[in-house]
Amino acid sequence: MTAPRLGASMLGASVLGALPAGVAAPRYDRTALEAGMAHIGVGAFHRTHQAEYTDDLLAQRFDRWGIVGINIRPPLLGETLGMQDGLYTRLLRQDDRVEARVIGSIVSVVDSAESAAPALAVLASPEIDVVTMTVTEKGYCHIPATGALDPARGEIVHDIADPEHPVSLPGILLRALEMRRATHGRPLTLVSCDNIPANGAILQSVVGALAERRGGGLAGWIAANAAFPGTMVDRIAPAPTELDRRFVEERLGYRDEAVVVGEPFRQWVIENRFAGRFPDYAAVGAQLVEDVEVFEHLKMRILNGAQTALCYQGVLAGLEHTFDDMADPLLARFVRRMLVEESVPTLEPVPGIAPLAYVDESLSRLRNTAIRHRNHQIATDGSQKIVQRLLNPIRDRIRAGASFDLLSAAVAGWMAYLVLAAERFGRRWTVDDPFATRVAAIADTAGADPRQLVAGITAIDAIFAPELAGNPRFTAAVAWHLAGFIGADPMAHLARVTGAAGA
Ligand code: CS2
Repeated sequence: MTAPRLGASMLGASVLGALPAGVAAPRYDRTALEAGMAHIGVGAFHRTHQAEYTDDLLAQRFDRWGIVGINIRPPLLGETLGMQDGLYTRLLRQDDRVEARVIGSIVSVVDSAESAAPALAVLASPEIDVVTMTVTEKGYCHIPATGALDPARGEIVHDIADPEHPVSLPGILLRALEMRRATHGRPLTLVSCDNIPANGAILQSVVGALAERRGGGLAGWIAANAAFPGTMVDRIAPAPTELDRRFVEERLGYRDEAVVVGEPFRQWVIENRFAGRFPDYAAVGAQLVEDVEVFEHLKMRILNGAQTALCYQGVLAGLEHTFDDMADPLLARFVRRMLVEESVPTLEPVPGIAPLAYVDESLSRLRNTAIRHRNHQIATDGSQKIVQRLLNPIRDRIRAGASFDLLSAAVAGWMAYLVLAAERFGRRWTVDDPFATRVAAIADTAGADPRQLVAGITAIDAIFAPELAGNPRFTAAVAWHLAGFIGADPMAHLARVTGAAGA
């Protein structure tokens, strides 16, 4: 955190009445707002997405839907949001346009990284009817390739041994449900808002697997009293930077250590499956549907697939942000072709959305020069992202007997990013991925032999399903692209690929 600057006052309840012209304030009486839901993982995404939808809802039909923000991992909230009474500025930016609004829906914050006790006190309380979460892909402690709970994960091993002092997300949720059952018995809706495939089903399965081990009828109680709706969430909101904090201080005249920046576009599709009370988000633009999976595939395979393909190739091209990647004609052409020729044909029909129009809208969002989304940020935890963004579409293409060369090039981009960070390739950047060490070890023994590298990496069965690892067309295509990307001129390879594939 930066040192507080002297001069300007800090955002908080006492300055709400004196916000500068052009900064919108909450349009409801915040002092009357009570907590009705909790959110775990109060990062930039939550603050630009669900907290804004909730702010809209409170302005339209005020109800007991204040959010208690909980962080179970750093960064903690007490010294930022806590000092500001839960208030923060949400900037929406499109190129040189900016719109500022102070969001008021977070009523209190709880830091619970040292111990789960503060989080459990909130989650088990009878006032809380809903818990939502954005804890990143790896927070669910599942095996990406299968969706099942990973019993070998350190946090899960811990929580099985000591379920009353959990450290993992599934362990904390299970303990909260157990406490609710033992005290008041009120139902709970648990909503994953992360970009994992079938997020509601995965959440239900990791919590359910731990409940089965816990015994005592807890799994049955959860089945009858909890709901795990799936969701598709969307708004691009990169990690805020010092530049954003300075913008607020210099242009808006107050200090805000919790400012967030997002694009104008937002979307939220929620499966219509709740246990007890749930906020009427449909009144403020969310879609409630019976089948969320088709929306989820659309978003993860098109928007997120494009982001993931671009981030690795962008790094290889020496570029910094997504909009820089999109300004490069070669990268832009590659990604559009990948989406149109290979990803779109794997989609099921999505009510109300034409896939090609969605591709163009997504790519135009990625050109927004005010959204400074760093390639290295999107590259983080790629092993947890490529399954739903690239590998599942490839599996569908294989089953359909169709080409998957461009998607394979995107997978090779991910591999190149990890491989080039290994010792023998000169450690060009630091990789933040649960499988970074494993891939570095493979690279250190396989050397620069692309076939060996691909054989070693695709043998990681937590990421690659056997039907991919054992498919010679797939492994050969990835090896060819990987050779190009780790070679002397990765962009020449991309140019060959982009010029050669399809029409
Ligand atoms: C991004 C997402 O970092 C990433 O993995 O692809 O955070 C993306 O910006 C959001 O899913 C957009 O809704």
